[in-house]
Amino acid sequence: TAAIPAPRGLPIVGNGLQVPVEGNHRFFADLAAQHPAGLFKLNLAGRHVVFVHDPDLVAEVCDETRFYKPVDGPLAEVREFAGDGLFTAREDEAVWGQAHRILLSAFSQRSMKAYFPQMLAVADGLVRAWEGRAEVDVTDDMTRLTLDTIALAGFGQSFKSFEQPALHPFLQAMGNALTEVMHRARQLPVVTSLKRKADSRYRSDIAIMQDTVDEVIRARRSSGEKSNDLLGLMLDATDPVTGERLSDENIRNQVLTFLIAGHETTSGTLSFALHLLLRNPHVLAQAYAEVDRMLPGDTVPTYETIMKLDVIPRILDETLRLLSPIPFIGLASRSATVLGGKYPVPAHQKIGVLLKPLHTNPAAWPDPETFDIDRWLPERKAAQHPHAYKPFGNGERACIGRQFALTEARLALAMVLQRFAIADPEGHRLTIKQTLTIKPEDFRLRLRLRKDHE
Ligand code: MNH
Repeated sequence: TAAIPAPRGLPIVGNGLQVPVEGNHRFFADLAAQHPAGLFKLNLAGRHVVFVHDPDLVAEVCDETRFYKPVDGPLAEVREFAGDGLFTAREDEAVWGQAHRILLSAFSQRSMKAYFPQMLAVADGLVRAWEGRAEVDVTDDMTRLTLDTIALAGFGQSFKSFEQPALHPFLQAMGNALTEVMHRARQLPVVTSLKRKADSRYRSDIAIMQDTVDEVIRARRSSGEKSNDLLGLMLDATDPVTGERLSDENIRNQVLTFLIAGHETTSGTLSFALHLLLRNPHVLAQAYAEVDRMLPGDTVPTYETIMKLDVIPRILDETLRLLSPIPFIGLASRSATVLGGKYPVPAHQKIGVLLKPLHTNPAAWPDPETFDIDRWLPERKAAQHPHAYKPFGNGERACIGRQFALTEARLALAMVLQRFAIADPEGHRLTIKQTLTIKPEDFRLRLRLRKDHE
């Protein structure tokens, strides 16, 4: 047996103070590079976490008979308002399985056809808003797009974020609450309890969110209207295994969960994709060629056309490899076990899978830093290491919204490229803003209408 490599820390706080508050993705990338064995252990002010980035070790911790997803750290904070929704439910809560079984078909690729008109309406709002502008803030507008899409397709709520300068009060409350979650995850509980003003604002933001959603549910129930959106499904369906229905409180938690889990990640992906396209003009040219072939002129995309795209989906796959909006996934051992045949870990050992170091690990990826969408051609994809790519998490607790996100992102990217020639004359240098997820910061794009210049 061997001890897991551990960079030296300070007494009591351990490595806690060495982890920078902003930009800790780079801190972890550096540590990963210094630990070619593929794992290392940090003491984060008393929380001992084993970080892994070697694909074979990741394969081990992704074995759900040996490891599970614990709801702790920032997830425990999100649970304050997302409760027992899918993302923050504990594995021992029966309601996770009930909701998972009820919602699985609603998130299948087949169901995406039903949400397509709403996705199209919101994406059309984005390109219309951009038509009058020479320069746009990409990340802000992608966030408007993804929030409006999940709200409209999921619950029939129209936030109309492109039509007004300020975000809807619900969205402001959610943004504030998520910022507070990040503060709380980083500060000691005693500090949180001393910050009375921040706490009362947090409580009132949570109340605004919960009341808004409760009202949507009440209105839907009293109207008696049947709708095949996510909300309609949750209100009517029973779990095939237990025969139970979801409670109104659980449904509210799911609605909040989809709004939270469903917007930052997808908007980050779209923003990073545009950044990487500007950096790789030969790929951008391929994307334009695809759009011109599949959606010539002002052709309005249909679901079928979007599903036939080839270059744009590979751009998204490769974007999620190099710039995965979720930097890591948390797991824990069910019982004492041994990693890699020689590293013993105790029961309930916290594990962090570092996605960027995994996704660029030379043991699994040739030429790892190159943006190469041909990695995702069927033959090359089939030859990839089966556990070297986890942008959507793992196993049963993997992202249920994957098809939703990818359908929405394909459509939005296709419509943007159909209309606009994009450039960043200032030579966009990527700075990353980290909240629960990572996104580009201050990413502006210069636009001109393509048809005006043909
Ligand atoms: Mn999503 C879980 C990534 C879009 C709803 N999502 C996860 C996890 C990752 C993830 C990683 C696993 C987290 C963990 O292990 O703790 N999600 C993404 C990415 C995108 C994304 C990269 C976009 C790109 N997710 C979406 C969308 C929705 C959604 C869109 C909803 C409409 N995700 C979820 C839910 C879960 C989840 C719900 C929790 C699933 C469960 O545990 O049952």
